[in-house]
Amino acid sequence: MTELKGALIGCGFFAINQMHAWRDVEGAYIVAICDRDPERLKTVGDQFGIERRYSDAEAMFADGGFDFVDIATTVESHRALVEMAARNRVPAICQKPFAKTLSDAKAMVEACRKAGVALMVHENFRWQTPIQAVRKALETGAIGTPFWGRFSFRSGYDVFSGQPYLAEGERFIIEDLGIHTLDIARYILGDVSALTARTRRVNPRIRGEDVATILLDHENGATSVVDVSYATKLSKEPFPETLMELDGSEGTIRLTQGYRLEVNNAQGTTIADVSPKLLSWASRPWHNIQESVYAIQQHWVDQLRRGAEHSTSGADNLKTFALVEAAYDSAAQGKTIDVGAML
Ligand code: NAD
Ligand code: 89Y
Repeated sequence: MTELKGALIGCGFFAINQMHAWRDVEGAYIVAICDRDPERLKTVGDQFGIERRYSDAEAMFADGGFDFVDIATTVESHRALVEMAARNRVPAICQKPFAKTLSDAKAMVEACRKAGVALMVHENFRWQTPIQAVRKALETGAIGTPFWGRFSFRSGYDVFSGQPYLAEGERFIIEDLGIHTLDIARYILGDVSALTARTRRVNPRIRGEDVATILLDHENGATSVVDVSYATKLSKEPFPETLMELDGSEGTIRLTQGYRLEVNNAQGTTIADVSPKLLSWASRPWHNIQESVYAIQQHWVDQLRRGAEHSTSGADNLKTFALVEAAYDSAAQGKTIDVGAML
């Protein structure tokens, strides 16, 4: 089968992972890249041997010759670039956070729907090996019906050295990292009907909130807590692990630091090592995220070929993005937010 040709826009910090993963993915490869920063364009072009290089995305679409576009820029440009892809009838992957606002995200989904092109949000955390392992354990019925969960990401890792813009935005942890944790909560316990959040900023050198505690009412009646922090200094740094606790009618699941999965039920306790693979180009501690980048990109190709919906399609991601907006609204107003009413 002929391989799909892709173009990537945004050759920054995280795109390096995406470019490595495109080399490993079966069924697709990158033929063109674009960045308005000439140095970044040259670095990535030279490192990955890509000859077709553009400083302007419109010019790249005008030249064409690719089957999909991978948008790896920061959020400010997402709407314009996704709509550009739709106008050019090119299927698109868009990095998280999907958009600045839920209304922008809805417009992006609508533009791609009208153009008849696939749109997937690069919401990769649910593709991490430990998260997939928890989902499989639940699907086997090991703990019966889950009624309570905790999805926790607490770290003191310096994310600002690689991504300095994270210190500058009015919004920080919910939009940047909590978005993944909220998506995992949806992936594991289902869609959310209402949400209550509290936030605070501990680090005085950044603008946005670096701690958030969010209470979720799931549509199936389960309750969960999503708690995220970049102000938590532990003796053993867990970055970038999401830890999980799930209580069900027949047992419990615990995903603890060091990628240890414990399942308890009437049959006893099973303990498994659910560590991610260290891919040839990956480095610790990022290997967990890096492996999920490869997994989501392979999923993109596989589903595009089948003409099937992606796990984190634009439409699916509206339900995660709504939780981000609801969390900021809830924290600002001190109220519980009806999430269903936002969609
Ligand atoms: P970055 O600032 O390092 O890179 C972005 C690049 O895009 C820059 O080189 C910039 O010049 C370029 N760019 C911006 N607008 C452009 C446009 N209109 N046309 C052409 N080039 C343009 O940012 P980053 O840290 O690589 O983050 C990129 C995105 O990846 C963000 O949305 C971030 O949240 C996301 N991210 C995701 C994960 C994950 O696990 N999914 C991890 C880290 C970052
Ligand atoms: O930008 C963030 C993401 O998506 O995963 C981790 C991160 O790089 C820093 O919080």
